[in-house]
Amino acid sequence: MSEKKDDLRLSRRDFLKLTGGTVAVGGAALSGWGLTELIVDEGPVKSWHKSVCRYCGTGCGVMLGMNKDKLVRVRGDQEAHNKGVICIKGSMLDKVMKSPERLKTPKIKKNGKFVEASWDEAMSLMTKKFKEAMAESGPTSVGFYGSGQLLIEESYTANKLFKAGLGSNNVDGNPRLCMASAAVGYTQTFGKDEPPGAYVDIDHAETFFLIGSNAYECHPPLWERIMLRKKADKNVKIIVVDPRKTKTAEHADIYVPVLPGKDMLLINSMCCVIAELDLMDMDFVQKHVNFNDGKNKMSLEEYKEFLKDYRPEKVADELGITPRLIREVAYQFAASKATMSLWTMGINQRVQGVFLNNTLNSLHLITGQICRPGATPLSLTGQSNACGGVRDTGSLAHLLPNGRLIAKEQHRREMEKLWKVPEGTIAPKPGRHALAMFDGMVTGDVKAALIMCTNPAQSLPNNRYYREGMEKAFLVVSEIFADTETAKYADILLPAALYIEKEGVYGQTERRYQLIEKLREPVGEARSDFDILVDFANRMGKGDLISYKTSAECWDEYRTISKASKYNFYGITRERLKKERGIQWPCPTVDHPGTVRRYIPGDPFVPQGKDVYFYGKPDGKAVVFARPYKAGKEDVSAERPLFLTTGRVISQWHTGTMTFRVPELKHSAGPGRFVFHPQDAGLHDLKKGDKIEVDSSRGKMQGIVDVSEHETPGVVFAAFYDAKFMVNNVVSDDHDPISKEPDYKVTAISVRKLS
Ligand SMILES: Nc1nc2c(c(=O)[nH]1)N[C@H]1C(S)=C(S)[C@@H](COP(=O)(O)OP(=O)(O)OC[C@H]3O[C@@H](n4cnc5c(=O)[nH]c(N)nc54)[C@H](O)[C@@H]3O)O[C@H]1N2
Ligand SMILES: Nc1nc2c(c(=O)[nH]1)N[C@H]1C(S)=C(S)[C@@H](COP(=O)(O)OP(=O)(O)OC[C@H]3O[C@@H](n4cnc5c(=O)[nH]c(N)nc54)[C@H](O)[C@@H]3O)O[C@H]1N2
Ligand code: SF4
Ligand SMILES: [Mo]
Repeated sequence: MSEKKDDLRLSRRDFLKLTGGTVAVGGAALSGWGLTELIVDEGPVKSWHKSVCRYCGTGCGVMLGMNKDKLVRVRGDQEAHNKGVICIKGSMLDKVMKSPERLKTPKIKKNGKFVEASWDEAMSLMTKKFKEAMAESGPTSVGFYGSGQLLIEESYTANKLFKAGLGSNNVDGNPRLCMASAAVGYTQTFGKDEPPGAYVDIDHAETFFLIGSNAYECHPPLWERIMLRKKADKNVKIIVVDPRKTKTAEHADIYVPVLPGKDMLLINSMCCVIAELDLMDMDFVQKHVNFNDGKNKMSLEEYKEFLKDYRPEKVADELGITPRLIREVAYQFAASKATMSLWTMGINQRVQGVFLNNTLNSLHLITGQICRPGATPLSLTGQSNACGGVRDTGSLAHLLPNGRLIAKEQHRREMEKLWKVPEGTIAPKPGRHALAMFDGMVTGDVKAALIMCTNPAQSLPNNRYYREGMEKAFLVVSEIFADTETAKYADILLPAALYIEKEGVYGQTERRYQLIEKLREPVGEARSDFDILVDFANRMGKGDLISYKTSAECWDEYRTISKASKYNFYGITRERLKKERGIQWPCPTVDHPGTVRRYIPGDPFVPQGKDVYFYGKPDGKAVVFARPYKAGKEDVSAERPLFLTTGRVISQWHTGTMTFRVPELKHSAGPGRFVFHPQDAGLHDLKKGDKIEVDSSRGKMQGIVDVSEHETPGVVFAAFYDAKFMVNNVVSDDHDPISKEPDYKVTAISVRKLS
C-alpha cells in the first residue's frame, strides 16, 4: 500500500528509470509529471519543427525532431503557451506513430472475417450501403460519430456533408461524453460557448478552485503552472474538491472530500454563505447580471431566498463534510483578490452537469470574480480538439457552426446561405446525440454509420447494450489500428493517417487555434480522415457542396464563414498559423493580435465605453441561475453499498489503443483494476490481487482488486484504458437531461469475492 508499490502512482523518477531515458526538466523546478523532454536515443535529429501535441486539451506546443521522415524526438516548445513543459504521453508519441501494428490497408468484412480491399472497393461499398439505407429509410437512418481528436477541417467537413448534403443531423461524437455540459453551461450563462478567460490567468490568480479535476495527472503542464504561481506568491491558496485524494488533492491547501454526486449542494451552499455574509460584489451584480429560476427572471431577493435551503448546516451531512469547511471555502473564494475555477469531468460527467456548470459560472458572477486577470471560470478541455473541432464547428447533433442551433430557424437560414444550399435544406429537427445514435442502431433506426477517430465500443457507458447496436448496423470505422474494440464491429475498416501524416488545425481550451503541419507520408495506404470525407462526399454526389480539395482550402472557407458570427476568426490565416504559436479568437482581421480575455475591452465585440459586456445576451448581462440539487438515481443502498467512479491515470490515454501499446506506458499503468480504500477492502475481506465480481444496475463484471490509501472510504475507482477490463460494462448510462452527457462518475455497486 505504500506509494512505491502502488503502480497507479508510479513517480516520475521511477517512470524514467523504466524508459531508460533521461529527462530534461528545463530551468523550471517541476514538481509533478511535467517535463520538457524525454531523451531516449533514437538517432540524430536532422530538423526541428513546431507542432502541437495530438492528445489532450492542454494543447501543448511541441518541437518535433525529425530524421528525414522519422519522428525521433519530442520536446516542449519554449515559445508556446506551455513554456516548454509537456507530459510523458506527449513525449512518447513517436512510439505510437511507428508501431508495426498500424492499420495499413482498407479491409472489408466477409463472412465474419476481414479481408484486404482496395480503397475503391471499400469506398464504393460504403457509398452503396449509405445510399441503400437512405433510399429505404430516409436520411436519418445514417449518421456520423466523430471525435474531439479529429482536425477542425475534418469535423467541419463531416458536419457540412451530413447536415447540408445528406440531410441527416445525426452528427455527434465523443465530446458529448466529455464537454457537452460545459458547452451548454457557458451558453446558458453567457449566451456564447467557450471560456471568457485563458491559461495566462493562472499567473494572476490568488485562489485556485479545482473541482472535479485531477489536473496533476490529466493536464500536467497546467498543474505545473499552478505550482509555479504558488511558489511565486505565498498568499496563493489551492482548494480541491474531489471525493478521491488524488495527487491534485494532496497538494491542496484546503481539501474538500465531498461524496460523489453531491457537488450541487456544495456550490449552492457556497453561494448561500456568500449572500449571507454580504460577500457579493453588488456593483458588478447590478451592472452585469440577471437572475433566473430556469424559466423566468427573478429578483436578487428571490435568489437569496432560494439559497436559504442550502445553508451549510442543512447540507453538510449529505456532502460528508463539515459546515465549517463549506464556510471556509466560500469565504476564500469570494474574499480572494482573484479566484480562478478549473473543472473537468468530475463536474461535466454528471446527471446535473449543466446545472453544475451554470452554478460554477454563477459563483464567479455574484462575487465579481470574473473579467479581471486571474479571476475567471475556466472549464478545462479533455481532448486536443473538442473545442475548436467539435464545439466551434457545431459538429454535434443539435448544433450548427459558430454557436448556431439547429432548432432555430434563423440559424438554419444563415447557414444555408453561407453554405450556398437552398433554403430548407437543413432539417429542422436536431439529430441523435451519442447515446441516442447507438440506441438507434439497437432499435434498427440507424442503419449505417461512419465512425472516425473514436472507440465507442470501449468508451460508451452501459457498453454491452450499445454494442448490440454496433453489431446490427453497417459500420464504417476509420482507425489507425485494426484491433480496437470498435474495429471488431466494423463492416469496413479504413486505415487513417495519424498526426503529422496529415495537416490541419486544433483548437483547445483557451480559444487558441494551432496548426499541425504534415511532416511525413502516411504509413502504407493510410489516408487522412479529411481525404476520406472528401472522397465520400464526391461518391455521394455532393462534390459541389464539398468543393475544396485540401485542408488549407477548407480552412479558408470556414474562416470566411466565421466572419458572420461572434466566433469571428477570419484573421487567423494559414500563413499566420505557420509562424505564430497559435492565436486566440475572436480575431477578425489579419492584423488583429487575437483575444486573450473575452467580454472586456480588447475583445473586438465589446462596444466602446463598456468595461464589461456579455454580448452573447441581448441586454449584455450574464445570467445567474437558481438551480436546485436533485439526487441522481444511482445512489448507494443496502443492496449496492459502494460508489464506483471512473477516470484516468497519467500514463494512459482513454481506451489505451495508443498508450497501452507503448511498453513503458503500459508497464507504468499496469492492468485495469478496481481500487479500494483499505477500510473498504477490510470490510469486504479483500486484498490486492483478489478476484471479485462487481454488480451494478447495468450488469456484472469480474476484475482484480487493488488497494490504495488515496481512495476514499465508500468509493471504488477504476480507469478505462484496458480493453480486457471493460469497466464500462457496469458503468451506468444515466445522463444529464439537457446536455445528454453520461454520468461516468457515479454508479452504485456491490462486490462479491470470488474464491
Ligand atoms: N493522462 C490523461 N490525461 C488526459 C486524458 C487521459 O485519458 N489521460 N484525457 C483527456 C480528456 S478527454 C479528459 S475529458 C480529461 C479529464 O480530466 P479529469 O476530469 O481531470 O479526469 P478524470 O479522471 O476523468 O476525473 C477527474 C476527477 O473527478 C473526480 N470525481 C469523481 N466524482 C466526482 C464528484 O462527484 N465530484 C467531484 N468534485 N469530483 C469527482 C475523480 O475522483 C477524478 O479525480 O483529461 C484529459 N487528459
Ligand atoms: N468509464 C469511463 N468512460 C469514459 C470516460 C470516463 O471518464 N470514464 N470519459 C469519456 C470521455 S471524457 C472521453 S473524451 C471518451 C474518449 O473515448 P474514445 O474517443 O472512444 O477513446 P480514444 O481512446 O481516445 O479513441 C480514439 C480512437 O481513435 C484512434 N485514432 C487515433 N488517431 C486517429 C486518427 O488520426 N484518425 C482516426 N481515424 N483514428 C485515430 C485511436 O486508435 C482510438 O481507437 O471516453 C469517455 N468514456
Ligand atoms: S499535457 Fe496533454 S497536450 Fe500536453 S503533452 Fe501531455 S498529453 Fe500532450
Ligand atoms: Mo474527454
